[in-house]
Amino acid sequence: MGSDVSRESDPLDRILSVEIARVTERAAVAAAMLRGRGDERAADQAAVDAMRSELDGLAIDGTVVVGEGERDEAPMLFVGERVGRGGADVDLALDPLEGTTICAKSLPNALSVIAVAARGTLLVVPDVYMEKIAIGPGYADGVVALDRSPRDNLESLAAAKGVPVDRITACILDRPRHAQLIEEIRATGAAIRLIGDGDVAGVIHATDPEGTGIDIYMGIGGAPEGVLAAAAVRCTGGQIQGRLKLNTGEKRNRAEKLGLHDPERIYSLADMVRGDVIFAASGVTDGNLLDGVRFYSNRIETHSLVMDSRNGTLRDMRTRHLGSDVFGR
Ligand code: VTB
Ligand code: MG
Ligand code: MG
Repeated sequence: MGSDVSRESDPLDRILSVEIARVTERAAVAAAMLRGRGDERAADQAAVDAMRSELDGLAIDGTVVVGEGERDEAPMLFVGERVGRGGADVDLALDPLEGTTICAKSLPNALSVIAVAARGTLLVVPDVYMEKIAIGPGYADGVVALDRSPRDNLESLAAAKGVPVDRITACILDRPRHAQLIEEIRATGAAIRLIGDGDVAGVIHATDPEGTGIDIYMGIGGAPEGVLAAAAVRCTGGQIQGRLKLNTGEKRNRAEKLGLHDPERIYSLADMVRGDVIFAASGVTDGNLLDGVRFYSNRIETHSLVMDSRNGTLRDMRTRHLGSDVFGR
């Protein structure tokens, strides 16, 4: 009976990861219907609506801790919102459409993503920028670190891989704020894959260099996206570090209110995701790891990654939706 007690004390044990994938599948389909229409808001709203209604069918007592923003700016899936029809006590980090601009332009790597973890185990961050660095599994701790120079990190990673630095590819968001970082990386001889948006995908790609050609993710993106990416890394294996960009008093206050007292702190994977996690991502547009949603005359197909750190499973899942609920027949 002892094992029953411990099972019940872990809220994730009452959740099937496949049910979580349904949430991102539905949001991805909704967003993909508006893919390439140049309307970011409409695609985002459709994904939010679909994810919200799907979440309420789950047997969870969930609280959104990383979501669409504060209550006043986000009508749905705002931070603090309760979702689910009752059940396992969990916290959710989600982004119904990660990469609204890439979806609107039908460019690669727009995703719908969600992470589910026991209550209180995900780092709650303000919606500010976060400096990030991430690599895949198989390296000793400390092979790269946020407080080291880009050159140090790239040379150390290359040495650990047993390749020259010019065989390393770093993924970075294409932003003016990265001009110096890009220059420093290029000076080492390493290659850079510049992405327009979607740094959750960027980090996930860095955890699978053989599949994506990306060895390391570097640079500054959203803090909520950092926690989501950390949830993925918890499942894939690998390393991620993040440091909030709290460059104004107002931002430091917002962090302070969430209990984040040291503005310079570097958060490790274990700080961002303090226990087991279920992570699901569905492709909206075609990407390096996931295909986008495909529409056919008699079905819709989705492609998802469903990962569960409890048992170390990474499922690559293609789903055919024939039913009226998704397909609308
Ligand atoms: C990144 C990117 C996201 O926000 O986190 C980015 O991954 C950071 O903000 O897709 P800026 O666009 O201001 O650089 C997104 O682009 C949107 O969530
Ligand atoms: Mg979003
Ligand atoms: Mg986003």
